[in-house]
Amino acid sequence: MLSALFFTACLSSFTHASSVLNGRIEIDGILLDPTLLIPGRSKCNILNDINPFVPLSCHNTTVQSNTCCFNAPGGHFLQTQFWDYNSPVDFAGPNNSWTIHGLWPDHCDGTFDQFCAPGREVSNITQILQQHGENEILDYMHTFWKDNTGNDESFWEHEFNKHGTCISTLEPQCIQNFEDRNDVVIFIKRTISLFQILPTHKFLKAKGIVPSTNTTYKFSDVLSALTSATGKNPTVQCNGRNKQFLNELWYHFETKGSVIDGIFTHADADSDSNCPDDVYYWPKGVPTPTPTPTSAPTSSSPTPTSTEDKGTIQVFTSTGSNFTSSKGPCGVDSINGTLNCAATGVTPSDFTNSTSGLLVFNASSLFSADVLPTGTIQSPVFIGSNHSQVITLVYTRT
Ligand SMILES: *[C@@H]1O[C@H](CO)[C@@H](O)[C@H](O)[C@H]1NC(C)=O
Ligand SMILES: *[C@@H]1O[C@H](CO)[C@@H](O)[C@H](O)[C@H]1NC(C)=O
Ligand SMILES: *[C@@H]1O[C@H](CO)[C@@H](O)[C@H](O)[C@H]1NC(C)=O
Ligand SMILES: *[C@@H]1O[C@H](CO)[C@@H](O)[C@H](O)[C@H]1NC(C)=O
Ligand SMILES: *[C@@H]1O[C@H](CO)[C@@H](O)[C@H](O)[C@H]1NC(C)=O
Ligand SMILES: *[C@@H]1O[C@H](CO)[C@@H](O)[C@H](O)[C@H]1NC(C)=O
Ligand SMILES: *[C@@H]1O[C@H](CO)[C@@H](O)[C@H](O)[C@H]1NC(C)=O
Ligand SMILES: *[C@@H]1O[C@H](CO)[C@@H](O)[C@H](O)[C@H]1NC(C)=O
Ligand SMILES: CC(=O)N[C@H]1CO[C@H](CO)[C@@H](O)[C@@H]1O
Repeated sequence: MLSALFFTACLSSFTHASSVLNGRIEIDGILLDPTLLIPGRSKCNILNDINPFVPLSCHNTTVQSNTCCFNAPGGHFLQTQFWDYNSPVDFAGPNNSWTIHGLWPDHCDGTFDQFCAPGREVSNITQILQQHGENEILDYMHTFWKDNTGNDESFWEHEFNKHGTCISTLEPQCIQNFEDRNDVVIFIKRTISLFQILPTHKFLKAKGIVPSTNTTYKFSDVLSALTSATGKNPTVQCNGRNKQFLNELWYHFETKGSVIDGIFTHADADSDSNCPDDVYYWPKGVPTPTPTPTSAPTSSSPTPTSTEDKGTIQVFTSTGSNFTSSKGPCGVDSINGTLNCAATGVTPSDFTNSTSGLLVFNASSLFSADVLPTGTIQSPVFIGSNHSQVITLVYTRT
């Protein structure tokens, strides 16, 4: 059923910075070295575009005409990370590191554009990196930029196609030597370079917050450990039973100049955290009971569920109003309200898109499940929000 849909949960977490990328120069903001790290140059005049008199992105009071050198719309950046405590260990990344989710531009208020340039979407990031001689980066990504279902390449493509295409300063006409899709390589290396200055596990460990099955931490202590590391508030997402498990973290930035060779400055969150007062920092690879609607509850409290509370499912193609996943056409069963996709036995239903790219059935984009389906976990997905795990179904162009 759900397995029928390709699932790139935006689930997935980082540690000691490796020396793959070095040469970062830190000043008031964080100036990320243009020539050493990034295979491209902006067309910006660095002195004119990053001096004290030009506004930070999101802080301009007049229209900025050159969006090749001023990030807009989408002047607020999130470097997002996962702590995939409940993913199969092969897909969860190092035990002592969070992993990369992505680099997302937003409209300075938490709203954002996505899939901004269909013509620039890519399906061969591995080849593009190889063509650029970036084999070391590829290895790094297979360690620290993990898809929790094991499909790293698809996850990277999703991140570039959905978010990378919405960064104004990365548009091809803004790149001095645009060639061989170096926009993709720039996006990837800039994301990694920001991730490397944000070693969450280390930040937490420095304040005595380490993965443990038998300790909860005050969320306020977690937040202050992170806030003291960057000077600004991040957004922290928890999931599992009572949303008690640290799972995702968004660090926020504003910029001057281009993402290619400008400055990133830590900024306060423009969206709220969702964690309760007491949270677990659950060790990766240590099972947590997973109650399902069909199996008896496990008795080992106070342990939490390992289920995620949100997920994103990509539906690959559409023909008119019918949607098809990699497993076949999708339909909602009229009796039990489940969403099924299969080569045979499914009556296709009419779906529509919301403007934000969510799959809509019967005028609603609400879907839910009792257990969040991940790579190997199957669980029926129902229309409506009556079940505990909210599922986000995203329409994605092939
Ligand atoms: C900031 O610049 C962007 C890009 O030109 C523009 O869309 C936006 O309206 C400007 N904001 C203000 C307050 O002028
Ligand atoms: C990546 O795919 C695009 C579009 O299919 C193609 O033009 C390009 O040559 C490919 N790049 C590599 C390095 O394979
Ligand atoms: C608590 O968890 C820590 C880290 O997982 C472990 O080292 C320790 O032995 C545990 N203590 C008990 C009493 O289980
Ligand atoms: C992480 O910890 C789990 C549980 O102790 C273990 O099974 C796994 O091999 C470890 N993974 C790595 C990469 O060290
Ligand atoms: C869904 O939206 C995408 C992008 O806007 C569009 O290409 C596609 O045709 C839409 N599909 C349906 C069924 O409306
Ligand atoms: C719902 O109905 C479909 C089609 O009859 C069936 O395949 C599926 O197992 C049912 N799911 C549930 C949860 O009852
Ligand atoms: C669609 O929604 C309406 C009201 O929200 C409801 O009455 C109707 O049964 C729904 N149809 C299906 C096929 O779920
Ligand atoms: C959700 O639960 C409510 C209350 O039990 C019920 O009235 C409603 O029909 C349910 N909705 C769906 C889509 O199953
Ligand atoms: C091509 C195709 O399968 N079209 C179907 C789309 O969904 C509607 C509504 O269920 C069907 O009537 C079409 O046959």
